[in-house]
Amino acid sequence: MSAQTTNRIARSRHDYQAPAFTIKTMQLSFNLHSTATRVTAVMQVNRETPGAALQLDGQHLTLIAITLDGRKLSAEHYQLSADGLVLPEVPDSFELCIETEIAPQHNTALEGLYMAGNTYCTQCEAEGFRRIMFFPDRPDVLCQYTVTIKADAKTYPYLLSNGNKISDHIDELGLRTVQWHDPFPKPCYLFALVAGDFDLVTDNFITQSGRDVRLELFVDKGAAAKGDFALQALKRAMRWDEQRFNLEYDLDIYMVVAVDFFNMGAMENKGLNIFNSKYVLADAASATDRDYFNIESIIGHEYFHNWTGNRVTCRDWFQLSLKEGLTVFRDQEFSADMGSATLSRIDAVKLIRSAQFAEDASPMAHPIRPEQVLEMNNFYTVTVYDKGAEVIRMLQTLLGRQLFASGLTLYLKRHDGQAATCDDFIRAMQDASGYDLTQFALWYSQSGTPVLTVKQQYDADTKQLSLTLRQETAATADQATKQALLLPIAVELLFADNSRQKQLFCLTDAEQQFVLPDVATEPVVVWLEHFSAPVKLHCQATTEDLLQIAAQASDGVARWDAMQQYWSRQITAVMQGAAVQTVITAELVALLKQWLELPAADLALTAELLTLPDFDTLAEQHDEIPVDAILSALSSIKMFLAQQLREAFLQCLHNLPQPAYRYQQQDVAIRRLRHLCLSYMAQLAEYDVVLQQHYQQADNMTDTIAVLMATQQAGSALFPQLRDDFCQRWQHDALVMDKAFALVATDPADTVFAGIAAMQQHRQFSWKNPNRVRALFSAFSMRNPQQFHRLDGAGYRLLLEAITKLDPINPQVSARLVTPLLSWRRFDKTRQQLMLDALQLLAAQSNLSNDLFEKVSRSLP
Ligand code: B3K
Ligand code: ZN
Repeated sequence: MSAQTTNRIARSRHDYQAPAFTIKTMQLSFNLHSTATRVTAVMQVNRETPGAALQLDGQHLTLIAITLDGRKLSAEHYQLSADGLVLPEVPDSFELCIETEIAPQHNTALEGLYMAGNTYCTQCEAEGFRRIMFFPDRPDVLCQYTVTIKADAKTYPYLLSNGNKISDHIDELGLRTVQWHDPFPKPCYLFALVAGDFDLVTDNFITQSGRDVRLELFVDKGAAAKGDFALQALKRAMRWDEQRFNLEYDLDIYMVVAVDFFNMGAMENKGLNIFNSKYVLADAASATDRDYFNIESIIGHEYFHNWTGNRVTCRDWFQLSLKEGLTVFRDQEFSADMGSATLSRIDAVKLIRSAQFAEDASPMAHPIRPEQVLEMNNFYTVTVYDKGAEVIRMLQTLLGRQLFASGLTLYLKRHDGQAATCDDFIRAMQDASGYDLTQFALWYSQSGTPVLTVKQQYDADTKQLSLTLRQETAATADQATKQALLLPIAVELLFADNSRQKQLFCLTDAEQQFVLPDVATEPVVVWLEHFSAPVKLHCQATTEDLLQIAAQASDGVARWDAMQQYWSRQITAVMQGAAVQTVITAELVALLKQWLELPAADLALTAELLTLPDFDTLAEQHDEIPVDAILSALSSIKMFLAQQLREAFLQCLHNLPQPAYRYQQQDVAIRRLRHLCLSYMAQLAEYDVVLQQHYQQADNMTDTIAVLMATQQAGSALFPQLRDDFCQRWQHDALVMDKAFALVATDPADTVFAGIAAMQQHRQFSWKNPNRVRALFSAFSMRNPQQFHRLDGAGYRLLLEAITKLDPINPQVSARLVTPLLSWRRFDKTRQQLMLDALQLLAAQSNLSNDLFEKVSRSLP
């Protein structure tokens, strides 16, 4: 059954209707076989809507038999289509038994039941359960599952599903049968099954009420030692959720399985998380500081879903941000508490300013609660997730931590065991706080990035400081008119005598003036501390003001942000023709030297202050993205700084300690600053020896990758040789080879095309593995602007070929790959045409998946 035979009808949020039938219990049995798995479901079905036909979703299923209350149904009793099964006439309450057959081995979309190497595993969110069994595949049908799994005991020593194991036996022929029962009613997207052979790492966790929870982590054979960090991170997450939100785990066992084939990061299936092995396995030799950070944050994220997502789930998929925005917010708060709050926040802000602002300005623009969806998998976006988290963060800023926590408690108590909506969440927050959130709720329905323009005026006679704030949101592809939003604007006033004052303004109108009396002298205003609202800021600060903020603001994020604004301005000046040496003044160089000589207590912040904004962030500051001008300004400023600060970088490098590798915040910060120095030093051939030495002496992946990236970005002659050595050394390790693939793909040199072609032949590369495909092609299209946006169109063509090849294999991943092409309108005429040509070629292909079709058709004129 091919994709094109399924329908292409987009659903609208307003069309929601409560389920016509509910299903209270489900007994699901699997007889595993790679090409002919038999699945049997026994369901207790109850009618909720008089007269309605029973409609069950189902795709890529072979129907074997249906019985209703023990009576076998023949073909005239049901209608079978590419999208499901309809039983027009059924009683009000009955037992339905359906048997289907599926072929996990042939399932390359990695949705439903599939094989990750020799392991059977499932991915049901958003709508993958319909590839396992005919069922109302929607999150508001919750039922209790009992699952039976049968497979050969020797080949599959572990047969896992959600909840508690209730029986386990092996028959005389070596067939193992295991039964699981999950006492918590759940939607089918949280169902999971795993069968395979693993190394098992175990631990336990005593909850705040004294219950003993068994923790089990399943990893590839031989990888047990690499699972330890993830397991410890899980325990930290469990403790943190108790301490911060008083939320305790609810089953006696918590399992995490790492698999090598997975479409995204991980999945929060009740009691049985399934993870992309990239976000579980780590040791110093093969994982970077960034990998460790991601593992801790994703382990936390999936764990936190147990309350925000599983105990209270979503009524329909339009409400996705209800669980995702909230859970990203929770994982961000967890990461902030585990490591550096400033660094975590800076990372989050960078993502909003680059990818999320870009999405708002693209044909895929949507509110955090989308209005229209054809393929749900296309809406697991940076808007729903990360802007969604910003919306939750604004709520916390407005209500204060305590009232926010009470609101969350009320929401979870009120809706425990239910499928809820974003409105339910807002209502609970409102009821717990007494705050009127009517206007705030607009954040859920309005798309686009507000532009906040601020002006300050000081009257020395009256001692009044007037702050004028104006907001405007431009029309987006999905929505023509916009309203004023409620924006929490956190401000710090810096006075000449070093005193300071903090203030939170709530902007509710298109324009508002706030007048502060009794202000002795004119302060420098730090706007949008902690990035208190996800907006683009236009302010009149002078470059002197910005440097003062960068040196003195009490919030590290604000200091970094001031430098980002400062760098952006200088880059723009160079783009407009100013000479670099006039833009990067002697005063600035002196200040940067001072920072390098006496780095702040937070070394990582010093590194961030000296990091230029990346291409994507700069791109979002322009309506038409001047690709070449941005790239050339960036590289000339980088070179100039390297020359001006050549001794300062070397000295800083020498002064910094080089402790044995541990993933620990202080050491991460030291490495971050050392690597910043190396990234500038790589610009100068005179430092090749230093870089080479660093590469050779590195005893951990963080240091190794830092040298590789520094030399690659600088176009250093050292790079090809180091890269080849790296590929040689790690050819046996697929996860590390992903780093090598990405290093090849993000090389700004013209040789990148030959490099990518060669890597497709590498024995670790496979079109069926999303990690490999992303490492080569997402890295190329999203992190190699020089080559992707080549004026001869070779970059776009390379991506087009990859998408064409991938779409029949894995639509979810192919639809992600197409993202950079969708923004064709943002470029100059030549590039527009080339990108459009690529999109039109895609559109003309027969058999395009719904995933790709939705994105391509939204972007075409
Ligand atoms: N809920 C899953 C994402 C499912 C994506 C489906 N295409 C992971 C997460 O956000 O925790
Ligand atoms: Zn999530």
